[in-house]
Amino acid sequence: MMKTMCTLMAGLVILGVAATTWAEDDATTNPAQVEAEQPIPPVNVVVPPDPDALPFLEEKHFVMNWLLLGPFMYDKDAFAGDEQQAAATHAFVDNAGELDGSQEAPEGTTWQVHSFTGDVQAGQVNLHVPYGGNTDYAAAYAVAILRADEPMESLSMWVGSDDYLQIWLNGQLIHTYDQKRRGSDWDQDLIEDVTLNQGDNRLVVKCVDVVGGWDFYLRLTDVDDNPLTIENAE
Ligand SMILES: [Ca+2]
Repeated sequence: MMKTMCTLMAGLVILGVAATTWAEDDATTNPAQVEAEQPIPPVNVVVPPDPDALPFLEEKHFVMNWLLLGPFMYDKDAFAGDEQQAAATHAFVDNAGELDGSQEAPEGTTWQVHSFTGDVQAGQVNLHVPYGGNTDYAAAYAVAILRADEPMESLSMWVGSDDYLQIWLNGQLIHTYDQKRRGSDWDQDLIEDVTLNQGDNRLVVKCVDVVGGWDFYLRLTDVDDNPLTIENAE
């Protein structure tokens, strides 16, 4: 059995305070302040499963604290595919897997930290909340740090999205969904054999919307399918 998670480190508390401060800023009306302060990805602490816990999915089982870069609005005719599928793998920024908040936000986009609360159901990262409800043909990148107390191997990552997804873990592309538009739900795609290093692991999600809903879900399970708990920094 894996060891119990240690007490949060002092550094985590500092990062958490910073994240809260930026989350309260209105980045769209105060760009000077955003440029002056370097965004720091929020820390999401990954805790091994409790084998005695009932396997109900709750908000704590999903990554909900994200540093967002967006929105990248695109023309509906800019990408190939009957449902703009080529947008799914388009690089709206260079080296997406390396995003950490230090890169300059392209024109029309901002960095902002957002702590989500599921709207439709637990775990929903609803990008209409930070970007408004009328954002068809749009993409955004979401960055989070997953902090593990010890190496964690043979994990599964379960994701769902509306519409397309690409996911990088520690700089490596580990998943692409670019098939058809879809409504989101828990566990639509399975990414197997995921390893978290001891310490901080950078997770980057690109979520591309065609029209309508724009959101995703992301959670982790251990080799026995027990859900890991994510202690979002406050
Ligand atoms: Ca959509």
